[in-house]
Amino acid sequence: MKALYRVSVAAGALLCFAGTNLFAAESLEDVMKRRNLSQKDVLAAAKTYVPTGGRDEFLVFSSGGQSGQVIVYSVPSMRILKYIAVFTPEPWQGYGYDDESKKVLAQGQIDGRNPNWGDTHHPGLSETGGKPDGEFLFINDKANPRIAVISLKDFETRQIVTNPIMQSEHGGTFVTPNSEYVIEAAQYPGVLGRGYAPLSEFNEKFRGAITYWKFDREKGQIDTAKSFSIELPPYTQDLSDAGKGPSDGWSFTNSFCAERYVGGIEQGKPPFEAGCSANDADFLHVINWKKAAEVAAAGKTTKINGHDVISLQTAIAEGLVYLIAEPKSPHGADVTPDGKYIIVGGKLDTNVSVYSWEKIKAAVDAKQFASKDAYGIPILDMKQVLHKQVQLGLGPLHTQFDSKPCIAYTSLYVDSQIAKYDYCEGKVLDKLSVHYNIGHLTAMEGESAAPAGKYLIALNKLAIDRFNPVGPLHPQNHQLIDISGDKMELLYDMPVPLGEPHYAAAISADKLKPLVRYKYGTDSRTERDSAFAVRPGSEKIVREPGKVTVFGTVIRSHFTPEIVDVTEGDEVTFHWTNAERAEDETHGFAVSTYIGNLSLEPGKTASVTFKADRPGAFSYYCTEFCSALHLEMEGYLMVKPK
Ligand code: CUK
Ligand code: CUA
Repeated sequence: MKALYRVSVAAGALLCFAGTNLFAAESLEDVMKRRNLSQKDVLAAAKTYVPTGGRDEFLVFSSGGQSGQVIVYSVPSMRILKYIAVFTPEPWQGYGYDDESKKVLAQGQIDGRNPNWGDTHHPGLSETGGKPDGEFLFINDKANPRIAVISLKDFETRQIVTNPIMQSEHGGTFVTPNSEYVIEAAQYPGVLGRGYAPLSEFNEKFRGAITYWKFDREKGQIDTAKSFSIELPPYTQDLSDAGKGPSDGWSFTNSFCAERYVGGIEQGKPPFEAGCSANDADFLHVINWKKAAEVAAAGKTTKINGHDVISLQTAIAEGLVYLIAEPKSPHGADVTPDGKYIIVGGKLDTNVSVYSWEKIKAAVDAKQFASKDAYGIPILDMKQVLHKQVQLGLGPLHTQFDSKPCIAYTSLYVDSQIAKYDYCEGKVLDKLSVHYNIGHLTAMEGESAAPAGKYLIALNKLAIDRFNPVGPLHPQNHQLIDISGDKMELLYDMPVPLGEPHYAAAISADKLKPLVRYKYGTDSRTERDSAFAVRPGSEKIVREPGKVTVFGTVIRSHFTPEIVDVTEGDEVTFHWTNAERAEDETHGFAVSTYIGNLSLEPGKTASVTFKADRPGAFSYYCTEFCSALHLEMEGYLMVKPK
């Protein structure tokens, strides 16, 4: 029937073509018929389409999972705008190829090794008053315990810090309401400082931890000297969130495997015992970070690898850490926009648990504890501090918030659905099926003190039948959902072909003020004047024994200098400054055989150093089609045999 219809439409089109209607434009109805689109499809298209030259309303910063990068796209059109290179070299941006960015990647060394790779999970936007301010983005690496600082002036990575005590992490990056601290909680317990202890001493020697990285907004850098950590029991800490409003000054971290199970065979235990599912509940950690900062500033810390660590004993004695039972195998911990509730999804429970901050605070202040854990941390009575439990479905994971009060959205991994509900009343309002296996979800500014509503994005792990097949490795599927009405409406599927995005953070586009060009001669990675910049006319080649340094400029359509003579074995450095002021006039630089790509945006100075150990006549050229004479933008590195 469908095929017949298509044939007749095609025949009709041919007839039109042959007849008088040669130039008649197709009507909307014609297109709908030809492409087999329903009214609903066309409406969805109209809600997402941005005509040429138009701009989108929101920008989304999505983790790039195993790519170690960040993906930037805009909403509602779902157009990918950029990949931000973070933990992995990326040639288009020259990241890991020019000397300046190599220094940033080198900060990510862990005990002398550089993985040059990461598993990014949770981007966090810098906040002012609990709202994203568009200045900085932070992102964590789960595989190697690191976090990165990205400047939203140019969407470039400025700094990578390696956690001095953890060997793996997951509960980062979560930002306190004025970006005082960037929170990073460990994942799999380890020996603090990355030491060794046998697993038979797991309970005694293995620990979890949470780090509060002090952010210096002026410098746009994490101040490692003013950062500190708190030692935690070896429960597998997980996602975290900072309190806000009434709960500002506190943070919340989930954990799973309170059983402290570490596998069977080596431990002489049967391998298939209940493992991490033996107990009824896990623990939500409730931490007073403001007081912890005072305790750290007062010097009540132990140094591990030169880093201030508040011991578990001190943390308990100072009243910094409390535990609350939570449903088994919890995942997301999300603080409501008003800071009054903490919503926890447990993978093995069909409910989300809505904890009341007021009740938690009252119990802490009155020292009303149900019991203590094996390490002496006070445990609050779950029933006493619970506001509500809401039955949503199978596998509730993560929660985001609407601009409308009391409305939350929680992803249901097992059901492949999103539940919309009223967490004040504990009432389910709507459910929507997604394709398939949703992990996180992202509402517009949906984790801030003032969510923007309008759209929700489902970050689905499986795409299966959604896109044209490209082999066994499928892209991920980000589905755009209209949440402006009472019922959620699916609008668009976007394939994400760069690793597995875990979380994404969205911000109103008008809050971002990115640079058009750099101040002349900027080292973009430090945001300072480069010592190696020269103006057109002052280019030079400096020769020292065994060393040749080129101070050059690039401008349509020349490299100056165009010929560089060196001798086999010389160390050669090129410093290029892009002298363009015109928007989007980027040049590139590549030398045959010797080096990869440098990206030279207007005003930027970038450098590359290498040993000219192979004689020959090597061409270099501009890698961006910058002008009509782009192909002519070339030169020679002459490496004379010794
Ligand atoms: S995690 Cu991946 S779906 Cu790293 Cu936030 Cu939940
Ligand atoms: Cu410069 Cu092509």
